[in-house]
Amino acid sequence: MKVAQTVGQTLVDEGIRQVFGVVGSGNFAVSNAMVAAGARFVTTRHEAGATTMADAYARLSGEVAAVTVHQGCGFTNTITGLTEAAKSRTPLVVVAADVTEERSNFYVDQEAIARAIGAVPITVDDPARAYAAAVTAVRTAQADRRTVVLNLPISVQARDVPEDRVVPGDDRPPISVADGAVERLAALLEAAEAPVFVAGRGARSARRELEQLAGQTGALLATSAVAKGLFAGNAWSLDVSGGFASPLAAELIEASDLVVGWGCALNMWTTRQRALVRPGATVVQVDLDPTAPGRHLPVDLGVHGDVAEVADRVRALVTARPGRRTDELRDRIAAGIRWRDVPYEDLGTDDEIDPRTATVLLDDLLPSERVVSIDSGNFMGYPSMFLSVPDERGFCFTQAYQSIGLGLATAVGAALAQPHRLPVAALGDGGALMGISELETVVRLGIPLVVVVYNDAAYGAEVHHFGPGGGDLSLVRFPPTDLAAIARGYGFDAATVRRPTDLDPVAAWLAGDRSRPLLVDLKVVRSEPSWWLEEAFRGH
Ligand SMILES: Cc1ncc(C[n+]2csc(CCOP(=O)(O)OP(=O)(O)O)c2C)c(N)n1
Repeated sequence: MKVAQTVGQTLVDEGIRQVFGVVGSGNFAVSNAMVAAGARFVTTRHEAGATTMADAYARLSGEVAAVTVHQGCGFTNTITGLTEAAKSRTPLVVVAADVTEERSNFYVDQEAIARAIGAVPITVDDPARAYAAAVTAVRTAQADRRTVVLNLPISVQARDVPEDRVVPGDDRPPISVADGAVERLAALLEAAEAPVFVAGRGARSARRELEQLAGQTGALLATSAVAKGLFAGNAWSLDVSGGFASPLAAELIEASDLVVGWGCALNMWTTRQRALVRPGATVVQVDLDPTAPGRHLPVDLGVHGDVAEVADRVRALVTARPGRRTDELRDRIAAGIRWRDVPYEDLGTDDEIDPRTATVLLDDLLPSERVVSIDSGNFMGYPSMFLSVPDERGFCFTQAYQSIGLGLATAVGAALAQPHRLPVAALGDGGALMGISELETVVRLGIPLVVVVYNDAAYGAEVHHFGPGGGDLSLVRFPPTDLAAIARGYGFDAATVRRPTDLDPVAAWLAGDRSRPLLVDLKVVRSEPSWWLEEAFRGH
């Protein structure tokens, strides 16, 4: 068998089921081999879209996903999305055709680029190692939670793989929790009066274990933004900690005397620039990555280990206590933890709708079995905090690199990973226009996607960032864009919304056969920055 076929088939044999890409001469054979081996291939309109779809698919399916791209320019088109995936430790394999001849137009040092953005490069430079390279790529992605760039030089792709191919060993040592760490964490929980757990990306598969330990120790439960939904439905869930935290959530987290981060970086976003961690509070971080504890916030105890295992072992050592879990607090949380229960003054006019009002109305209209994906910008707090989600696989937040323009592709990957849920993309007009080419992919795949655009005809975050300092706002403001008309051109149904009653077509669309996707162009009030934005900019 040739190298390209061996690599394609091995990737699928190792568990990859979903591939995204743009096919060119260099990745044609490997893409065909993956399809022949049983993988589903989604052709996208830009490699950036392919990469972010694969990232979102991997996050919400729990599987390793793959991307295939053309050598050189196809690969460099992936870079922003690939950086997002690498920073997020998404298990992803990008199979990149490659040229080794420096005089080729397509030549760039793909290994160096991959390394520079935090991905793991593996190059198939010898036919005898093609099988081993593909196996190692998938295992590295899965076991180490890394984003891998598997370079496939054109010069080796059509060569035969010899019979005596190299077979990789699996020499990863199991992670063992350090002696005494579990006992120390148990003692801290026993001594705490008001503990809170903040669960992050690394805790997304440990809901049961964390809820049980929290139940036994009286801890309240919160998440970072990427893990939103993890404790949905739990009476002691405070939802997201950080800039998006509601006033009651912030009050309760700030009043905690012990903060335990579970698979959570406890970075400036999650701690609201540390304002949510009160002076003198004890801080603990439990993480698979031994370098994580203390990186963003000084910790009193770092525990290196698997979140679920550590939680179970600690639970065996602690006595049951209610902590702050009184009936009175349960009622306060039920009545006031959601942003939509916090009173606000509606700033809507005849021409512009208040984004909070629009989002609350959409929260009521859209079925609760939904998967919400968020782009970046001034608007992003509205869908993140006013739309509820069913669980942690109902929310996809590709914001580790803080790029705008990834939201639409995120929603496509999320939709394919969670096909039983209504997919919702929440975008700014800037991010929507940046990633717009994938609207065609949505229509072609027949995804019943609801795209909600918070359209302020501006790079709103920049308006509110630079405006007060006297910056030239003509650089960040635009004439109105009729996104509904553009979407109809792609084959979407569409609605333009200036007042609450303009949302009626959304209800009609939901009641229909949803055979075409829907774009909702919200003409939002432009005068006010969102409440969390000022805080976010302080961290720049
Ligand atoms: C790729 C990229 N380019 C530029 C920026 C800087 N930036 C941050 S928010 C923003 C404006 C986004 O505008 P829009 O999508 O309309 O959302 P809004 O802020 O108006 O709600 C820009 C340009 C970025 N984060 N990412």
